[in-house]
Amino acid sequence: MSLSAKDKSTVKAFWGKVSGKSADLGAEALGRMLVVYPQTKTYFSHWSDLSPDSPQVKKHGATIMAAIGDAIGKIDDLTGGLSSLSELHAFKLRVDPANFKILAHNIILVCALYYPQDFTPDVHVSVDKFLMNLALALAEKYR
Ligand code: HNI
Repeated sequence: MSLSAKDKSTVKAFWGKVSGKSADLGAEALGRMLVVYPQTKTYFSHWSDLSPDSPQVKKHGATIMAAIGDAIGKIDDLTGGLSSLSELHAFKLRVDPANFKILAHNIILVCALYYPQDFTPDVHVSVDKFLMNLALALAEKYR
């Protein structure tokens, strides 16, 4: 399931369009993940407010999307580019890697919600492949 040159250019072009709103997208994706998949809340139990409108959810949603934007710059070597982030999630945060796919699902959903015209089936395929490769790279340090 490696990314073709076309996947890479499609992801870059789509992200170029959404980058202005990426903080909003990230907040909505993270907020929805916490509501719809409440098992994910365990990792954020140190936050005072886990509701979708909370300032912590908004701030961390923006952080995650910025990291994804950064990963697009490393799209030719996601495993190497994300190794320290993988280490952080594996050993310090101890996030079950199954959750990376759950977050990816919410990001896809929010892309379609915010950009119904731009998020064509072709874009959907490439973004989905990219996020699955990103999830795999984040899971790399677990074993
Ligand atoms: Ni994640 C912190 C990126 C998925 C739980 N996470 C971060 C940070 C980045 C980041 C960047 C900040 C690191 C730092 O402070 O140095 N996380 C990403 C990315 C994805 C992801 C790119 C996938 C697309 N993280 C997840 C998932 C969970 C998760 C799916 C749990 C369900 N992450 C955390 C937690 C923290 C975190 C918990 C620490 C948050 C805090 O502020 O305490």
